[in-house]
Amino acid sequence: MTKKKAVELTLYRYAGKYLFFRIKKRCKECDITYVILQRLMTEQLLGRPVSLRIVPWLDNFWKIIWRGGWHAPILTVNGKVFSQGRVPEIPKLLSKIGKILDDTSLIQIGEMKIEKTTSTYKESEITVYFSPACPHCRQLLEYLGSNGIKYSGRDVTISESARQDVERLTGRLTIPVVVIKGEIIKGFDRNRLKNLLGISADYERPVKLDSRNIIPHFTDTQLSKIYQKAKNVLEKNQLKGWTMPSNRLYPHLWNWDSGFISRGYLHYDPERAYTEIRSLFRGQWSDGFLPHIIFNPEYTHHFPGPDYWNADNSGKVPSGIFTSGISQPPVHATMIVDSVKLDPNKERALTFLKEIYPKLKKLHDFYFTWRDPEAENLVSIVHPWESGLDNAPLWDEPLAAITDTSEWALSMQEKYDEIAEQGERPKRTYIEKYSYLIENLYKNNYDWEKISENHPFIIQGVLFNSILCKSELDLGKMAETLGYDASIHYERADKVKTAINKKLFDETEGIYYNFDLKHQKHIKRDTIFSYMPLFAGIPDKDMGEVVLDTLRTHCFCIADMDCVAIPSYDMCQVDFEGEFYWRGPVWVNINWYIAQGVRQYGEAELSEWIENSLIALADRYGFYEYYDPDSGKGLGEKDFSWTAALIIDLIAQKLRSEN
Ligand code: 9WN
Repeated sequence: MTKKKAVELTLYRYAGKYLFFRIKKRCKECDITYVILQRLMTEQLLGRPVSLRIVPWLDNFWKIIWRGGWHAPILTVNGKVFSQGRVPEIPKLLSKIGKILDDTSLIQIGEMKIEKTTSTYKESEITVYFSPACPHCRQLLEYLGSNGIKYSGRDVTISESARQDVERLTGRLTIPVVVIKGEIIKGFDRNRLKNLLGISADYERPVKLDSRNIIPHFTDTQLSKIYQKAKNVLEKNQLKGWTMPSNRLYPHLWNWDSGFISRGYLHYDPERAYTEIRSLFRGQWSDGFLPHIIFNPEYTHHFPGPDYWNADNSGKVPSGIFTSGISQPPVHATMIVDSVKLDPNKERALTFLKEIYPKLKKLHDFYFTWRDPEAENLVSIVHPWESGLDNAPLWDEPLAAITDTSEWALSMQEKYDEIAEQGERPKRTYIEKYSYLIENLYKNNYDWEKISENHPFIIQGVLFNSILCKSELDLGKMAETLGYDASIHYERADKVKTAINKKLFDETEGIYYNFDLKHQKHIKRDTIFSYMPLFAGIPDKDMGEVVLDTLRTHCFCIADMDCVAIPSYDMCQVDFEGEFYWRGPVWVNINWYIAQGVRQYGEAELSEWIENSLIALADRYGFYEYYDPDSGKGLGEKDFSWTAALIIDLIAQKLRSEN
């Protein structure tokens, strides 16, 4: 009997452990190889006797080193090293597999490319700037590879000089960029590449786009189980009267966290939702300002604690309460506006709304009075933490312009290092600026007028103002429910909307950008926060279409739905970092907003994909603070309250709409 022919591919990725050594870094070439091989398996090789094994290199290096394999990624074909140290050449690989299997169609792919590609360029004449995480880069590399084009690749995530080159060549920090003998091609422009490289239409192998992710689906029983798990997270983080964001890093009461958390409680324990919001507003200052942290008196070693904020300098803090001295986005009205609808005890809901409405109004009045220095109906923030998006790329430039540093920056960093993974948290350069800004606030006794004159960081944010606009609309609804005059809220919402459209919308780019009041310029960074106006209904229908088009063409995984949900930063930016806090990971609260936003502008399928993907993430990995957009790995804090609360909200809505 003749033995059936088969091919075993083994990819040794740069990962694993040996004795005391453990590989923590990711190898980008390995990631690309992995993605390309996975795709080959499901496309060209499907149904053929080919298997693919992925193994960690360090655990197995002794098996491969004696066969000449020493530089991951190493790809072996039936045990023999086929390529190493770089992404394998796909046509050659297919041809090799074809020869083993006697499969002429596969052999042809390889030979056709090698013989018929008419590109006359040498490897050194084509430079590709890429990052393994950016989807358009992966498509481009695959296109070049499968058309037999050799190039020299420069990974911008590893090389600082590659980043500088990209900025110098294109004036921006977006990848991929191809340079062919001085000719610059931005993005994956297949037609230009084809023409320049002389790839003839007869032999061109176009890459298939990333396959669309199937929208995850859950039965009611599955949803109920996830719902219960989410409730358990909130139980775990509950203290008397309020809920911690998480019980390790965030043991106090945080402003917008408690807003999101109350939305979760509203579905199964409205009384707790009200208590959460009441506890938060205990900390409201006499001028209406609502601090971003109300400190837990039983937990004294958080940094920066009350002693650093010196909030008492303001003379406005309620007695016996310890708070920080900056705020966070006003999400609260939107989170609790549905209490009359959701609480079975309508009387109780009305009593609560009556009590909280004047406090919410006072908070909004505060913003318009003290945080709109140019009287433009655009509210400004005075610290990156006020945005809720601590280290988003949005703040890089304004922070870099601050040259003074703070006396206690180092102790702050040390405290952070003690409890948090260094790699996933803001770095020292940021911390110095954060602390300097706090110092300036308390040295000015939190006198907002003075601060608006001498503070080095005053920004009109897209996310903040969109949330405020929606909040005004919801305060209006609340006022109507209570039989009050709602007109002031609708008028204010309208003014904010007009101001956002007028000042923050960039017509050329088709997108909204923050405005830096101190330096009088827009902050042109392509984050997902630019799309928050959709949720608040800010663009009209035509403008909304333009914004959606921009969203589709940028790398937020919208066109192909090929991430685990929507990343916080455009994956084609050279400084995108999938695991680094607000500079790439998927955040549940932001996805929650974007899902509602795109639905309002007609993208129901996309919205469903986002919402169900969030539930799938929680189900598969747990209720993390944020997630890697590529792998789904949970990052930051485990059992994070707002993730759980918003998953409860999504599931409750789904179950309700079915019944
Ligand atoms: C600083 C609590 C908060 C969130 C913010 C998030 C993070 C604090 C931190 O945690 O910020 O306020 O210690 O980094 O960025 O959005 O409210 O969950």
